[in-house]
Amino acid sequence: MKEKIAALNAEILAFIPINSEQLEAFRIQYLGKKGRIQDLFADFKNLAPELRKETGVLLNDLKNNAQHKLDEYKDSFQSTTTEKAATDLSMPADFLTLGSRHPLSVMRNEIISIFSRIGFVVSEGPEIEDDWHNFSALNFPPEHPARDMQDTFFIEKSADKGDIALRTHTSSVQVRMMENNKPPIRAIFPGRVFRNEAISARAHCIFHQVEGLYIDKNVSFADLKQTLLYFAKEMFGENTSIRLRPSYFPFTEPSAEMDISCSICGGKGCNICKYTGWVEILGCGMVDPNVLDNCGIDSKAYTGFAFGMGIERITMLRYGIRDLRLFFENDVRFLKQFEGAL
Ligand code: 2NM
Repeated sequence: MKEKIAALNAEILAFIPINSEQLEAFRIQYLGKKGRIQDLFADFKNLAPELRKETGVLLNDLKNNAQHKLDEYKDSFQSTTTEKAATDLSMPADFLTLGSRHPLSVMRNEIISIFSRIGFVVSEGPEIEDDWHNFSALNFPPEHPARDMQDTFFIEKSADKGDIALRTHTSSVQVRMMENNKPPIRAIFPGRVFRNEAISARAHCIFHQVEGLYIDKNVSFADLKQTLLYFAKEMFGENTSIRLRPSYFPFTEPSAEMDISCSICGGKGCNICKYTGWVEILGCGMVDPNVLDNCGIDSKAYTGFAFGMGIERITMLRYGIRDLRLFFENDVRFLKQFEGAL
């Protein structure tokens, strides 16, 4: 009996299964109700009493060894699919879950693409600006309300450069462009801008702009109007018409706001255009001669036009999005809806 136990023990210790079928066969052969260990327990009953103590210990050890072997390997082959994945190196790897392009990025890229087709280059600049680039060079008078704490996020006071603040428009980048380049200048300026506003469905303290600038000899208001008509048709469709209404900005003279015929109702009247058939999409004008001179461009020799638009506003119009805050939550279920839109 002792020899039988020792032989079985050696077999069990040497056993290494390579799949779940082999492990199951092992279980039946050794630990099953009619298995070989059970046979030994049957023989044990006929053993002489003086041998029982020693043999009983050996027999129990044998059973424990077989059970340990089973436990050791039972998690290795849980199901046939993982068994395959573990051994079949030709199986394809798991797919990566990709995110989604943000609708504001999609729209910004579309605006850049439209203007690049008529020769505009892209320029970017710092989000933290000094008073000169954000206000003074742009003809903002010292007491202009935009310079108030209520409208602008100030960062620090600086004696030589004026107050440092988060830029309130990307016009500050246009100032840098004019200071560092000679006309002709033809560029657009996309970027984040910051205004001290309470957050609601219609306003946010961070939003995105694209501004544009064209400076050369004999640039006229007609050039501005034709450029913006081209943009409106490319962005909102060939049947789009535009109208310009007089307005005021410190950095342009004359200034205007541009409406497009409502792209939702086609001009018939709906709640997006408040039943007027028109929606405002941007501000524009001829660059004020003071601004040109401030930036080192001779206003007697050159003229220019500029315009600026909010990307959020255009994206909301284009897709009928009613709450601005959705753009800042980055909920993939929202973002995925614009996948492949452009
Ligand atoms: C707007 C509207 C009208 C503008 C003007 C200039 C500059 F630098 F040339 F003076 N930059 N941006 C401008 C003009 C921006 O945004 C609503």
